[in-house]
Parts: sequence; structure tokens; C-alpha cells
Amino acid sequence: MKEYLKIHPDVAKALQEKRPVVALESTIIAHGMPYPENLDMVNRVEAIIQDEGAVPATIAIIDGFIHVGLSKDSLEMLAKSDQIMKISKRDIAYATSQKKHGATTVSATMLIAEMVGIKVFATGGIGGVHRYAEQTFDISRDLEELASCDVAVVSAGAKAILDLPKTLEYLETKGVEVIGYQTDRLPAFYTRDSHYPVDYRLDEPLAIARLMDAKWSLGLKGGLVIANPIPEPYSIQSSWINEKIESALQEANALQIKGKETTPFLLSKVKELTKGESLKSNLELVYNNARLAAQIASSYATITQSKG
Ligand code: PSU
Ligand code: MN
Repeated sequence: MKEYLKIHPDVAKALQEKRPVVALESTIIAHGMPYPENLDMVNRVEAIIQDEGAVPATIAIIDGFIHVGLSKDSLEMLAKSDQIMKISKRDIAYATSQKKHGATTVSATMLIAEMVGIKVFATGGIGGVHRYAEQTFDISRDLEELASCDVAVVSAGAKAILDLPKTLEYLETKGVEVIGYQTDRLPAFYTRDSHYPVDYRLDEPLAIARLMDAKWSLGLKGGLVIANPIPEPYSIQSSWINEKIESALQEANALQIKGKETTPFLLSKVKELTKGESLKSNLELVYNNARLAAQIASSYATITQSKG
């Protein structure tokens, strides 16, 4: 495995010393946001995590190597280039063996985090069951990796480009807890409330870390969804954003956008239709998630250190 992996020395040291580390995905950089906002975003996210006393580990494939913790040059390349593969599980072996550059989705990032022992991961929104999945079969690989990797994923829920009730059903089938942070209901990415209940509400990072410790100490394999609502000032009015999402979905359908292109297409279309409002909110919710993830990682590190 080592021949394909390059762990940044700061990350390796923190893992060895059982200090808090937060994994970050790179699809959000290469395919989720435009340049230069994407580069500002990742720099700020890494700074937030450091300010909270944790070590950021952004994950991507560079020249066929799986990097855990990226240099400034690599981050810039991912942010600027349009030659970056979108990497889910089925793409990892191809990209590494063919020496490609690739940005990892939630699913691939979880897999790699688990390989190196990172337990907490911050992102914007998870993938899920797409709307009309009964016709397209389009269900994100993210849900399978949530089912099997021991990693807690902090997100602002799943956005309404997806079918939220079906996504929740799928997570239930797979035994993945959906934990609302200071909320009883699943946030819907750009908006604080989807009206669908979460499984459990926990109000403190330490309580979430205790649940993670209980789950994995009991050998209950798999991840958790930590759903963290977007801060109120940046929340977008739901009827307005849902109208834009509906138009984006119709356009995707008319253009026959399929497979891995769907999510990036919808994100950029929604940004265009909202004249950039959605991107502003997207940035703020990612910062909010990074902060909570670092706090959870710190609490979890305290628990594992106390166990020796
Ligand atoms: N949701 C966002 N922004 C993103 C993604 C999801 O708000 O950039 C990305 C994540 O990397 C997620 C991926 O893992 O899209 C899901 O893609 P798909 O639906 O093709 O599985
Ligand atoms: Mn898909």
C-alpha cells in the first residue's frame, strides 16, 4: 500500500501521536466550486482546522500517488486545472496505475481516510439518492462508503438536488446514524431545515465523540453522518432555492447529463441561477463544518488518548 501513498509529514506525525486530524475531500475543490473561490475556500478551511488545534489532511491523487495532506502547489493545481478526474472508489486503481491527477469524492476520501486511520472528515454536503433514482438508479457511492468505513463525516446534510427521504431510508438500511448537531431535523445544505427528522440530536462535540467511540469500540463497522446546519445568516430561503434547483434538474434532464457529471452540473447551474448566492452559502457552510469537525476530532483524540 505504501508505494501508492504519500502522507504529509505533519499528518503522519499527528496520527502517530494520536493528535486530532481532519480529512478533507478534493472534489469540492476541483468540481464543486469555481476558481479562485475554491482555492480561497480550501486555504481558509485548513486555517480554521489549525486554529481549532487539529491538523488538516486534504486528500487527492497527484501523478498517481494518493496524497494525504497537500502542498500549496498541489492545491493550486487542483483548483485551476480542468484535467482532474473525479475519483470515486471505482476510479482509484485506474488513476493510480495510470499516473493521473484526481480529486476524491466523499466516498474515495472516506476509503483513504480509513486506510491511514483518520476518523473525522469535513465536507460540504454528502452525495445520496438522486431524485428519480427509481428510473436512473443514480445512488451515490458515498452511501456505500458511509456504510463501511469507520469515519465520521461532518456535512450540512444533503442538498435538495437529491431525494432526501430516500437518502435517509438508504442510510437506515445501511446502519448509518444520522446525528443532528444542535438540531432535531436534517439540514438541507443551503437551508437549515428539510423537515425530515434526524435519528439523534447531540449538542456537544464531546457527545458526538463519545458516540463514535462507543460505536467503534463495539465493533460496529461504518461511518456516521454528522449533520450541521448552515449558520442562520447564510441560510437561503427554501422555496426560492428549491425553485432554482428544480430548473437546474430540468435542464440536466434536457441535456441528458448523466452519471458523475450530474452533481457538478447541478452545482454550477444552481450557482448561475442564483447569481452566486448559492456559492456564498456553500462557502460558509463548509467553514462551519470544518470548525465542528476539528472540535469533534479533538474530543475524540482526548478519549482515545485517555484509553492509552
Ligand atoms: N455536494 C456538494 N458539493 C460537492 C459534492 C457534493 O455540495 O462538491 C461532491 C462530493 O465530493 C460528493 C460528490 O462526494 O459530489 C457526490 O457525487 P455523486 O453524486 O456523483 O456521487
Ligand atoms: Mn451518481
